[in-house]
Formats: sequence, structure tokens, C-alpha cells
Amino acid sequence: MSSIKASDPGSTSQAGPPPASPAPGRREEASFPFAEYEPRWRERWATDRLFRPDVGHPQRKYYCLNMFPYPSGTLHVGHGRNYILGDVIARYRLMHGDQVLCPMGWDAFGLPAENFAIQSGIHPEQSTQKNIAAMKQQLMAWGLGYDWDREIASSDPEYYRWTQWIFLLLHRRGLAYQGKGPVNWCPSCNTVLANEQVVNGACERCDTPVETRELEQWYFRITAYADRLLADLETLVHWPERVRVMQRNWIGRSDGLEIRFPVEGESEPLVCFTTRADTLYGATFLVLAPGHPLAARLAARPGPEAQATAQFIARYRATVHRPGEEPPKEGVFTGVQALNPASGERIPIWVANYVLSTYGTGGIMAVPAHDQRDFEFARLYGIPMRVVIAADASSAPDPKALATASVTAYEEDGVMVASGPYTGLTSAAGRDRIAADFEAAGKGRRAVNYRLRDWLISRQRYWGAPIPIIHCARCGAVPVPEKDLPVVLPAGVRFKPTGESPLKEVEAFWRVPCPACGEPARRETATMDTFVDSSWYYLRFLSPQDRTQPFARELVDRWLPVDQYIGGVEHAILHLLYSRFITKVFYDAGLLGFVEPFAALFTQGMICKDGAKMSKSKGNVVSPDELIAAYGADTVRLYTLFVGPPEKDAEWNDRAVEGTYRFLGRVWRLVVDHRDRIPDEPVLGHPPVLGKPGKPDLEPVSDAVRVLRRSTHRTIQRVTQDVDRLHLNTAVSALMEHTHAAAGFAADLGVALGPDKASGRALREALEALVLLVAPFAPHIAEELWQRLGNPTSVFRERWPVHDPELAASATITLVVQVNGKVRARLDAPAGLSETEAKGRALGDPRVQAAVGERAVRKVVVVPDKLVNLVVG
Ligand code: ANZ
Ligand code: ZN
Repeated sequence: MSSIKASDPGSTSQAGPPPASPAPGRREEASFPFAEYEPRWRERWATDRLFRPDVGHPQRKYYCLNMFPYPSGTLHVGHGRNYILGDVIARYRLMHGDQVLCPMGWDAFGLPAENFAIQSGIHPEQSTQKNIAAMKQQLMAWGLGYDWDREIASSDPEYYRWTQWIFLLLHRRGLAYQGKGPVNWCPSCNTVLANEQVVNGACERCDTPVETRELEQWYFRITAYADRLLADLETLVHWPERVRVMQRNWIGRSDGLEIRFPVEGESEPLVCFTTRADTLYGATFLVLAPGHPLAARLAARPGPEAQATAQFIARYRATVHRPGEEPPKEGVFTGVQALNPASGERIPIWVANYVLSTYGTGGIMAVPAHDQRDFEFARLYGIPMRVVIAADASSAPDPKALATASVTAYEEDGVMVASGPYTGLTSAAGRDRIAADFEAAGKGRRAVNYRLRDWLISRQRYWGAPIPIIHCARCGAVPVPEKDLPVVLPAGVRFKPTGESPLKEVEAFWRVPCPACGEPARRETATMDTFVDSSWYYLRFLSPQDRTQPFARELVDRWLPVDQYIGGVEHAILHLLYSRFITKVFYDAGLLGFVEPFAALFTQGMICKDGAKMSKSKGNVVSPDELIAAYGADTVRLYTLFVGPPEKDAEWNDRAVEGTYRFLGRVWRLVVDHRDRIPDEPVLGHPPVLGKPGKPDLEPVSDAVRVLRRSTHRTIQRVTQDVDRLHLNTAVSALMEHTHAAAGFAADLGVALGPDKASGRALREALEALVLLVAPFAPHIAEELWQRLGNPTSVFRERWPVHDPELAASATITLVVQVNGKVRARLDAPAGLSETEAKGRALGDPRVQAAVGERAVRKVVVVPDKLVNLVVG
């Protein structure tokens, strides 16, 4: 990390490693009055409305958004990472003169509050409000600069009115529908779970194994957007590649052919989806999912095989199925044959548990020689196999060996063998030809399948937005008229773990007349998945109090897409996919003018403690409260940023917090102690007194001044680059190194330092840069020191400093060049060379060339400004 360790020769006070526990005496020595000025500055920011953008007329806008949290009660330092990161970016943009929108709100509906109500009798509304208040306090204590006037909570009727409005919009557009289907059911939470909420076959929340049940539910037709959700991923170039891959896999597009297999005794063919039409001549049986309608029809035929099939289907229905679980393969022969439309061969139809009724057509052609699942099934039941793909034309494996030995299926593409007129074609060419021939002959059609399923949005719970539908015996599912929104959650419910929505017991809630015909009808008692709430909140922040519409087109078109979205990678699929989908629906409805909500995404790594992810359930949480009380918010922020690269997991160490505390103490003393030795006039400050930033009237200069100014401008350059790339930990290192340099300079000059001298001006410049650059990271101390430097306005109204490239590069350094570990040359070179430049200079030197001779350079290691190590041989 930094070259600044605990022992710091440039500092006048303490040295040595950090103490095992905060030593009060030491802390006093290093102390600075954070407890006094931190709250004072927070108040100033609030009264000055520092974080309130002019949303109507931004010259340059910047929308910085953290994923809004679920109000679980208390935050730990791991949560802080996310918010502090966002705050650094927001303040940094503010210092570039942008109008910055950085709002905060609450994803306030959800199961935990309701489960808590079951245990405690405390109404979710009440516990949620309490948690929001506590967490808001914590966010404020971190010094996070949110525009609290824009605060929203998804459980507020004025918010969920619009969530319901959005449901109606989707309903109108044919994108919300009710259907019976297999759903994931958590027997412990007593609720339906979306596929995304099932992790390794268990409930995401409580880890209970999930079951499959057939229930009538509400869905959003996200599958209608599968192709666009996939295609537009290509435009999200500022998203982590890993998140894009996860989304791509989740959508899971596969291109194939639907082949029609005539079935003996049936008028309709059995349609099978395959991605491997090139293996058609190797299909030795067909398999139906137990839920396939044809399976039921074949089971109803007379005969023992049909009877066995019926029994198999009944047994399958009676067993509990867990998503993600792969039970041993099992199946039954229906006694019925189909025809291979290519070869005309008769092939048996089976029913088996390894074919899903929810994917493709629910029926497959099984090719045991080339598909491992089919291979295992065929081995189990002694079904013949036929090799039709070979690695190359001469290497077809012996099919007999395949059937008996413990070989696996050959799943690769290759060359088609034993495939009638297609023999000799490559797999790819064969697929194409077969698809073309089958389409021409009406025996099949090209088809695309997605792994993505429609979004199951209904929950049999209370604490969510009620689905605005009224069921009428005569009119069916009737949308609640818009003027009747919001459908408000009733008070006076009893919370019981029944698995039914508590709303079902509130007659006054559900007994309503049909909006269409006026007859007695029933209000829908399911509520919406909370992912619906969070799929549009980023739009609401632009006009959170608007009572006429969910969001204002003019504002969202100006402010979105979000410039920087920040959150946990656990939302890589669900939340982000849903938000993208809803945005596209709005676009199609003409409600806004962009198709992707988040231009850039940053997913931060987790904070760990004792090797495990910090979480309440693991009992390893560190609260920010005591640390902030002991060291101040700036110290905790700075440590959180310094702990490691923000995209990587990092281990929290309470004791190391002391190190950043001491660093801030050093910054404090550096400014406060030398205030009288530097001029009063700003050097970098606003308005700049020197035309070009940092251009001397500082002449004549000593070496020491030159070196310090180089450090100042190099640091401006480094911190700027690092923050632009979100390398915040290395930005902090750069600040530490610069502090070290400036402290060394001041100590060396001692009494020779004076406000009317070049040295004094150079130091003032160094300190101004330090305070400006440190401001996004440690905003309170920066404000305080900026004021003590004689500036009347907030440091966040200043412009971010710009480095002078000449000054940044002015110093010369000695570049040591080694060849196979032996020093061969010392080159004078300008500081700050890139690796390529340093390498070029080293290889250009005749002494180095002589040492390398004819040998090849195998490896080059460059330590910037210090060393070039060539490994040759
Ligand atoms: C014949 C075949 C031969 C297949 C071969 C594969 C390899 P993806 O890529 O995931 O789309 N399949 C189709 N529907 C299925 C269902 N409902 N349940 C289980 N499996 C199903 O996979 C498509 C392949 O998965 C299809 O191609 C089909 O098996 C199987 F050497 O057809 B294939
Ligand atoms: Zn009606």
C-alpha cells in the first residue's frame, strides 16, 4: 500500500507500530477536535443545502446513486463501504462544478418486518419506521451528503400508489397476467419465492429447502423482453464484465430447432426442441416431461405400459420437488412409438423426471451417445445408443463399447457420421442444413429458447403493495380504476404464520363491488414482490413529492441514465434485470426516452471480519457508532476506503483504524502548526491568483521547493486519476505520501520557512492541494482546515485542483537498470515515466545492450521511478 508506515520520520511526534489497543495518551497527543467540528460542519451542509442540486436547470448533471437499503435496523461498517464510496464520488463531482443528485431512500416493504410482527406483535409499519430513523441517524453520522428532501420509502402509500399504477400499466399492455404454474414455495417463510430467491435449492432468506407447488399467481411477462435485455447488455460498457456475464447466462438464450415427430395413434406430432439437430440420426428415444399433455394422453390408453406410465406420473406428482435438486433419473416406457422424421425409423416414447415441463416444449429427442443425461438414462434402462458425431471422420468410437463401458457421451461438435444424406458435414453445417430442409418441408422450425422465466410477482403476505385487482365472478380480473389508487393496506390485521395473506382475513379490505358491473366481488389479497418497488425508485427521486404521476418525463430524461450506480454484486441479476425491464416497458409506453437506467455500475467487495462476510447472522458485525465516537467520522470513512481495492473483499481490522486516525492527526497539525509560516493568499484556491495553476512566481527555487511542488502536482494527478477509476485506496495512499513529503519539507526548513518566501508559498500550495484532495474522503476535517487556511466558503464550492504536468514531471530521478539481477546502468531520467518509457530507456542504453547481448528479454519488471529489472536468457 503506502510507503507511509506507522513510523514516519517526517512527523515530529510519535513513531513505532500501532499500539495493540487505542492508547489514550497517544491519542491525546495526536488529537484534533473532530468531536467539535464534525457535527458543526454537518449542520452547515444541511443549512447551506450543499447537496441539493438544481434539478430543473443543471448545466452539467451527475446522478450518483447507491442502491437504497432495506431498513433492517442497524448498519455495520460493511454497509458503510457502499455509501462512503458513493459519497466520495458525489463530493468529487461537486468539486468539478457538476449539479450532483445523490438521493437516499428505503426499500421498506419486505418479509423480515412481517416475520418480526408474527413474533412480537409489533406492526411492520411501526418497526420499519423505527429502523428507518435509526439507520438515517447512522448515515448522517458518517457525514454522507444526501439530499434528504428527496427521501422516499417504498412502503409509503404515496409511493406504492405508483407501484400499483405501474402494475396497471403492465396489465394494460398485456405484461401482467395470472396463471397457474409450479412455483417455489418456502415452507418456513410460508411464501412463494421467485427463482432468483432460491439459492442452491434453499430459501435465500432462511435457508430452508424450497418445494415446488402448483398455485395461481401473478406474473410479469419479462420473457417478452428477453431479446432486448440480452442485446442491450452490449451497450453497458461501464458495467463490470462479470455482471454482464451473469445476466447473459441468466437470460440464457439458446438457438435451436423444433422438430415435429409423428406419433403413432395421434393426429398431432410431438414437438421437441433441440440445440443439436446434427445429432438427429442418433436419437434412439423421445422423452416427455411428466407434466406434458401428451404424457397424460398416452397414459390414458389401454394396456399395461400406459398403466405404468399413469402410475409413474401420479407418483411424480405426489413427491416434493426441490428446485436445483437433481434426483436420480427415473422414467417409464409409454408403449408408444414415434417416427424419426429424417430416417423414418420408429423410436420409443418415454416419460422421465429429467425433462422439465417448463423449458422448450417439455419434450426432447434423446441422443444418448452425445448427451450425458440421455446417456445415463439409456444405460439405466438398456436403451440402444448410436454414434453419429465423430471428432473427425476416421475416429468414430465403437458404439458397443459406448453402451457397456463407463465412457461418457461425446458432447462436442464434430463431423456427422451415419447420418444419411448429411454424413460428412460438420456439426454446424449439418444443423444449418437440417434446419433449412425441415423448415422447407414443414417438419420443423427454427426456435429460440430462453432460460429466463416470467417474473412471479405475487406474494401471500401483508407487508407489500397490494395488487390492484378485483376479482368478479362475471367480469374476471378487473383492474382497480386509477382514481381509486392507492389500494391502501388496512390496519388491524393479525399476523400469523398461516401461509395465507393476512389480508384474506380482513373482510372490509376484500369485500368490494366490482368496478365494472357493481356486483359483489373480491379484492386480490396478494401483495407485490418488493423487487417491483425497487424496479423504478431511481426515477421517483427526481420528483419525490409529485402527486400527479410516478415521475416527470422531462426530469428523468434530463437526469438519467444514472451516471454511477453503486451496490452489492448480490443484486447482479434480480434487481438490475427487473429495473432494466421496467425501464424498457416505460420506454415503450412513451413515458421516458432512454432504454437503460444505469450507465455505469460499480459493485463493491464485501467487508469481512475474522474471515467471514460481515453479517448479523454470523455475529461478526462491527458497528460504526463507537468507532465514530472514538475517532470521528472522517477516520472511519478514510479507513473504510483505505482497507483495500473497493471492488475486492477486505478484512476489517479495528486496530488499524488507529493508523488512519494518526494520519488525519498529522494532516491536522501540518496545517494548523504551519499556518503562520505560509502566506494568506490562496495559491490553488478559488479564484486562482496565479494564471496557470501553480505556475511560479515562486522563483527562484531551491531543490527542496522543486521537490515539494513536484509532490503536490504529482499527487493532484494521481488522486484525480485514481478517483476517476475508483481506485480509492491508492488515492488515499497518495495523500499519505504527500503528507509525508510536506511534513518533511516543513521540518527540514524549520525557521527558514516564511510566509513571504518561495518556501512558504510552496508549502501553502502543498497544503491547499492536500486539503482539497482529501475533501471527498474526509470532508469534515477538510472543511475545518480549509476555513483555517483563510477561506470563507465551503471547500466543496471550490474547484478540484488541476495539476501542472511540467511541475509534476520536473524532478529527475535515477533509474537503476539490472540485467539478471546485476546492476548494469544508472540513468538520469525525468520522474514519472510510464513502464513502457522506462523500459525503452533502459533498452536504449549501450551498457545495457552490451549486457543483454544476443539473448532474448524474457521478462521486464519496472518499479516506477526506481528500477528496471530485465530477465534475459
Ligand atoms: C438433442 C440433443 C443432442 C441435445 C445432444 C443436446 C445434446 P439448452 O442449451 O439449455 O437450451 N432439452 C430441451 N428441452 C428440455 C427440457 N424441457 N428438459 C430437459 N432438457 C431439455 O439445451 C437444449 C438441449 O436440452 C436440447 O438439445 C435438449 O437436448 C435438451 F447431443 O436435443 B438436445
Ligand atoms: Zn363484474
